[in-house]
Amino acid sequence: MSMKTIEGQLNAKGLKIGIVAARFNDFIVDRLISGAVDYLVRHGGSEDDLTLVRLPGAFELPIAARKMALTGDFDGIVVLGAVIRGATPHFDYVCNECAKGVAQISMDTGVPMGFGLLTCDSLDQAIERAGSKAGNKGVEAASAMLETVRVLEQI
Ligand code: INI
Repeated sequence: MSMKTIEGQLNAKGLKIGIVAARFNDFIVDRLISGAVDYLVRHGGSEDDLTLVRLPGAFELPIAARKMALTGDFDGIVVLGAVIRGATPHFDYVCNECAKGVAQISMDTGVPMGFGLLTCDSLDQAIERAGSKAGNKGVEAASAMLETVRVLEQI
């Protein structure tokens, strides 16, 4: 086939990456952070090129991701948090605002963002997605961000 195809190599060498993570449900979020860092280092990145920013909860993640993106110092950002449904609609507001904010900031700044926000009905679901039987969303978010950075470099 003669079609030109652009794909990203999963190589983090030389990239400056921001990780923006919530402290709420930190025993889950810490596993997402470990997964993302481990993934990036195993794919050629250096811990010296990673910057971790911690914030109170998922609601606060977009504003920090925005400020990091606007510095121009980061090739990509991984957004990590865990929202677990409670008895009130609070869950929906927090998830929606975080997702909307991250999508908007990524579009406005052109900085790729990996969206690693767990939105779970139960603690068990969160544990499953933080490094046990349903994988690790931190790894997936880091991988998606990395692939997007490498694709955008070529377009
Ligand atoms: N923040 C989370 O990151 N996860 C949650 O599960 C959560 N719940 O359930 O309330 C949560 N709430 C806090 C929110 O993100 C803000 O920090 C808070 O509203 C202050 O602005």
